[in-house]
Amino acid sequence: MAQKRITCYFHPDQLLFKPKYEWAFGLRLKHPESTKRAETIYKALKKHPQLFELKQPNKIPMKYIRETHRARLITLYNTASELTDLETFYTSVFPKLNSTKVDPINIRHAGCFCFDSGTPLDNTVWKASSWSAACSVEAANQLIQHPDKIYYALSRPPGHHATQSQYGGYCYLNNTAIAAKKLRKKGRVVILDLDFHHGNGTQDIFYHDDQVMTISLHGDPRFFFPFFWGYPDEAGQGKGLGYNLNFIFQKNTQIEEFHRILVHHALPRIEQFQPDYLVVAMGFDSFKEDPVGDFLFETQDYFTIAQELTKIKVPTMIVQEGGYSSKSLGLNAVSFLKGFLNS
Ligand code: OKP
Ligand code: ZN
Repeated sequence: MAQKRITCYFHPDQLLFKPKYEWAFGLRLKHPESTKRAETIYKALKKHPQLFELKQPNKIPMKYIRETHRARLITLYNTASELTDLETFYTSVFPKLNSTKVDPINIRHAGCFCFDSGTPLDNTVWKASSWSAACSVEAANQLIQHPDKIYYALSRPPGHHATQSQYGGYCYLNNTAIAAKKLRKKGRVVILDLDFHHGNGTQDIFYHDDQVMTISLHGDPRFFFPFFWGYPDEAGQGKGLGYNLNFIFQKNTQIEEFHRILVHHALPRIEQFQPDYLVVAMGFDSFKEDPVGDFLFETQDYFTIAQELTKIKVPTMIVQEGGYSSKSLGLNAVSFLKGFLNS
């Protein structure tokens, strides 16, 4: 069926959170996960009203967040909401503890809920992140009602690194996982993560699940964040064994190689699984000019990828993950989304 328009969800309060810095090799860097990212994508979508319909999501009911995240992590975000406007908490102590001593009411204990120093807490994190998750949940709700349409969640902050109980990698709430949990009530789900980085949070959340297959294509974790997850031997556990797939790529990967693995290895596994829904966790940090990722994709490559995804004919929604070249993000997002139209 010819697809008329893609409904896109975004809420302005997602922009309240403005992380300033991160540190790398002793240098203080401008934080790559800036509000500019979402703003440029939003502007680019707005230029094509015949292709994209922009909408604000409804507020996310807490129960959906609780289906994915531990209560104590949510408590910590509420604790962060009590910080003053001048305070930003960067974790610097990461005890591997899970004892009764760990107290999410105490912001100094945030390191027990975090695996990365580049992901700060302040009093805007909860508001921005819950609206970010509201976008993906709204897309999931709509997809259930209209499986023949395509939905895009302009989620920001991103989510795929966040696990049940830990944040990191610029991610606080796992927007993709929260949406997939919603879809899972109606059928089998595949999450295909095409961000440059491994979706360790999403993998973790569904690791024991045989109803949600998680597939991630990403830069080799020996060299790229999140470093400790994303290896091909991580295949799932218990009932979930065989339902997690990781494909790794080296620095400077171009579309030909990525396309080959996607079409000949990843997509056949999706078809075999016969999902009722596909959730694409999409990052544009694979772009040649991206300051964080290290592949060499071109703008038109995102169109090519999307066209391949439409061939499997599964009701699909897209959740925005990474992508840090603000200059090109709008064009790349439009290129990708166009690939889902008129298939
Ligand atoms: C988030 B997403 C060290 C650099 C850490 C983290 C990258 C997070 C990427 N300070 N880099 O998957 O696009
Ligand atoms: Zn990424």
